Amino acid sequence: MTIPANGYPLTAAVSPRVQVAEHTGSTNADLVVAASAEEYPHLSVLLTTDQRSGRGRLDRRWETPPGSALAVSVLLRVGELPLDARGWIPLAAGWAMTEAIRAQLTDQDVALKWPNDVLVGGRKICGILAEATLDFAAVVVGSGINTAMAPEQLPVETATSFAVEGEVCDEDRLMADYLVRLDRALTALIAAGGDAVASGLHADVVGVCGTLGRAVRVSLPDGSVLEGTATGIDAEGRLQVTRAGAAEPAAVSAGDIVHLRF
Ligand code: BT5
Repeated sequence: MTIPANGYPLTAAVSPRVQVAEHTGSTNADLVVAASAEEYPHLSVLLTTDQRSGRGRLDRRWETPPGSALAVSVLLRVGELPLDARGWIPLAAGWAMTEAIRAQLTDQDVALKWPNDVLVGGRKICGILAEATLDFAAVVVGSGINTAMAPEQLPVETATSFAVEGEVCDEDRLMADYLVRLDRALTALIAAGGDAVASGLHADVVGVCGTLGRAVRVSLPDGSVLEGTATGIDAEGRLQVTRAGAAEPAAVSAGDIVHLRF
C-alpha cells in the first residue's frame, strides 16, 4: 500500500515520484519489480519506516524493528553511463549518504567504509545495496538508515543509530540532501564519459573514505582472505590493498572489509 508523500516535502521537491509504503518486505525488491513493469522516472523513490524483510548483500539480512529506521530505494536511469563505470554508482551513493548524514551529525566522526557503508565512530549507521532492474534498464539503490533505533534494538554490536548518537534524524532533509548529491555526482560522471577522476567523484569518495590508511582484512568472493593496508582507490573504484612488504597493491572490486584498527 502507498500513501501520499506529503510528509516529505523536501524529498518531493527533488524526486519526481515519491511513494511511501506503510510497511513492506523490501523497498528494493518492490522497486526492482515495479520499475520493470512500469515507467518510473529517474530519481523515483520508494520508502518506508517499517521494512520487514530487508536485504543485505550476498543474501544477508538487513534488520530494523518497525519505526526504528528508514528504508529508501531510488531508481536511477543511467543508460548513458558506460558499462565499465557502473561500479561507481554504489560508491557515489555511499559518498552522497555520508555527506547527508554528516550534515546532521556535525559533531561526530562520520565516514565511508569502502564501498558503501556509512560509519559513525566506526559503527554502521547505514548500509547500501545496488541492484539492477529485471530488464537491466535501470539501477535501484537502496539505503537503510538507522534513525530512532534504541540501543537495545541494534541488531548487531557493530551498529549505531541517530538515536544512539543522541540525535533526531530529519528524514526528509536526509533524503533530499542525499538525492541532490547522488544525482549531481552521476550527472557529472556521465558528462565526463564515465571518468570518475575527471568528474571529481574519485576525489569526493577518497575525501570521505575512512578505510584509507587503515589495516584491513578483506574476505574475497572466492573465499580467500587478503590482509594489508588500504592505500588507495583506483580509477575503477577498486580498493587498493597493499600487503606487508609488497611493492604493488592488490585491487579489490568486491569483498567484505573489516577495519582491523581504529
Ligand atoms: C548492507 O548489506 O549493508 C546493505 C543494506 C541495504 C538495506 C537497504 S534498506 C532499503 C533497501 N531494501 C532492502 O531490502 N535493502 C536495502 P551488507 O553489507 O551485506 O550488511 C549486512 C550486515 O549488516 C548483516 O549481516 C549484519 O551484520 C549487519 N546489519 C544488519 N542489520 C543492520 C542494521 N540495521 N544496522 C547495522 N548493521 C546491520
